Amino acid sequence: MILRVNLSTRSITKEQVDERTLDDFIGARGLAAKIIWDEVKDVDPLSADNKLVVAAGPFNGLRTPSGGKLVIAAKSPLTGGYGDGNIGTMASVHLRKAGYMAIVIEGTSEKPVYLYVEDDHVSILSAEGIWGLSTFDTERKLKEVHGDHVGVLSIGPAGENLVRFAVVISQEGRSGGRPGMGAVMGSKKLKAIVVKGTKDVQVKDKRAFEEYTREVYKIIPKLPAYDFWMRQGTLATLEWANKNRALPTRNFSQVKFEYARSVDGYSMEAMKVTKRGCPNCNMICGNVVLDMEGKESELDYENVGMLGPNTGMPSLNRVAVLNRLADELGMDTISLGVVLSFAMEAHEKGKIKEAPGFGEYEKSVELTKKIAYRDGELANLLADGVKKAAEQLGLENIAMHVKGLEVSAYNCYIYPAMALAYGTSAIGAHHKEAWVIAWEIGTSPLEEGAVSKYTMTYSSEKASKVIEQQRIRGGMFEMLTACRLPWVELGLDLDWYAKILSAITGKEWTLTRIFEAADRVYSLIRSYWVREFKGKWDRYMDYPPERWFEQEVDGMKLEKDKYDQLLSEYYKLRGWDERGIPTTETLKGQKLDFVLNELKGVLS
Ligand code: PTT
Ligand code: SF4
Repeated sequence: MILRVNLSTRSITKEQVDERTLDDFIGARGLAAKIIWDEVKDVDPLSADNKLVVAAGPFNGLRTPSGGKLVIAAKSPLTGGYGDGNIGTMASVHLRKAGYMAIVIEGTSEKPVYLYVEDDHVSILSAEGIWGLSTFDTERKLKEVHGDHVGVLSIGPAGENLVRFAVVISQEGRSGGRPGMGAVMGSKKLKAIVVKGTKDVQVKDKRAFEEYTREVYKIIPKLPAYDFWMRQGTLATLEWANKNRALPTRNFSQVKFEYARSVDGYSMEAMKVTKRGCPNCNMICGNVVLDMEGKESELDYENVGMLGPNTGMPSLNRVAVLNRLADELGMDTISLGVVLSFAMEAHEKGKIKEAPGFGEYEKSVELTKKIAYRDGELANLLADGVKKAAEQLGLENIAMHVKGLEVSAYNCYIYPAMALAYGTSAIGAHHKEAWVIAWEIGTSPLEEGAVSKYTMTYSSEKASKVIEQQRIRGGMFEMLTACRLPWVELGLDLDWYAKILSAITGKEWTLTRIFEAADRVYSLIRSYWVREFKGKWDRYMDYPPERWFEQEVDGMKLEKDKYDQLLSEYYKLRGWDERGIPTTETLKGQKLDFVLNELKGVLS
């Protein structure tokens, strides 16, 4: 069932999900992309015409391994294209248990409201008393009213003030929707969504389901990487990225941070006070430390990489303050890290006098708070994201983004495959689609002080590896929706996912069939970008930031003509033309005939 809520008219309706849509798009990202293609056309992302889609997948609401995620999607106010994010939250469990695959929120309310869904009962309630509160306080207040056994998704002041990289927060440390999904909620005056579900989610082959999931839960703690994972989680990546010259440092102008040791996984271990995690996960990774102000802050690699080394901040408890503020205010830590570091470099170049310098803690805290409220000229400029800010200041050469989405924590002067992954990600520069740098480094690790020749090559194998990972990460895990980390970090066999999906749906799912659906979703999302950019779409939109081509670090940089060839190779493998647009033949082959009419005149 899909729940449709129009905040302008206050109408609430329910509709069946078409079986064929689920066969072709599985769920979550696939379902959201289909709804957005069908219903969100040529609209201003911050207007009542945009729609927010909160979509679950077949793994949610059941005891599936790390299957407590949820996709939040809309047309992005940051990029103008398709945007989504993935959040671990009890709301994913409750949504399915309430009987819904997705909620589609349309229109905009005149006054602040929140949505309360309890099984079949849905109400739009006043949020006057919670508008303006932090995400943490919002969730606490809503739980006081509705009890602890609910899932809550909320926005903070950043979403309310339409900061273009505002996110949705849950459980004081889970975040989703980097491309401004929080701002879309804010534009609808929707402060929160509270869900309570008490029904059972149906499984077609219960016996097989129980057998497979029981086995996977048993396997996970026995996998060799489990113990270290439980100690450091994603923060183990920091030391590795530093060693391999991939750590964004001082607005990506350097690849190593001289104080890396003070913000790495070992420092975090020394400060750790507790752990949190997503529902149904038996390898939880939310490491919580106490920050400079004595408050809890949940740290991940991206948060620390972008708010630490990339802003030149050398102490973890200070980084933890910025991280906690981002969660409370409801802003993406990656984009925040990029806009802060951009402002810092602009300050050094004499372009923004009032911005902090690299590593200036108090001024960074102050600017972070101001951005959330768009308080003052500089904060207002940065709240629109680095692309728009750089265009205004004529500093495009130091703006780290792809298609308007700020680059996450991998510096790619010597990593063409990872640069391609950023360039071709479905939403802009996000590592979630293909973390191919681990393979690029893993196949040929760097010696200290030397650069492997392999990392610098532009072989077609790299294009096919990016697609392989996009199918698994940006495709399968985002459609199911399950956390990808059991596979990424512990090497859990992917076949389990096909088996569990088959048991849930009672249909024969193989990895090949799942990957076909993933390719379909990629072509659909790409078609969406092409349609929304009305004649302005160009292959250069799939280029990584100029800085990686222009600036040399230790005598190394990306080569543009070779990147361009790699991009052509990628397009060829995807069945897209030289502009990066799916061909008519590809669209027909992927059962996307409904796209053809709308892209008439553009397709080859
Ligand atoms: C994700 C991006 C990431 S990816 C991180 S840390 W990472 C940052 N986290 C933020 C945060 O925290 N607070 C905040 N205010 N902004 C933040 N921005 C950044 O957002 C997260 C984990 C992590 S930790 C990763 S890699 C994996 N991501 C998954 C994914 O994308 N899909 C999937 N099927 N499984 C995943 N498992 C892992 O989940 P976005 P979470 Mg996230 C606090 O949202 O928009 O996709 O960007 O979901 O519940 O916080 O778990 O080193
Ligand atoms: Fe959530 Fe971490 Fe578990 Fe993934 S591994 S489900 S991000 S707690």
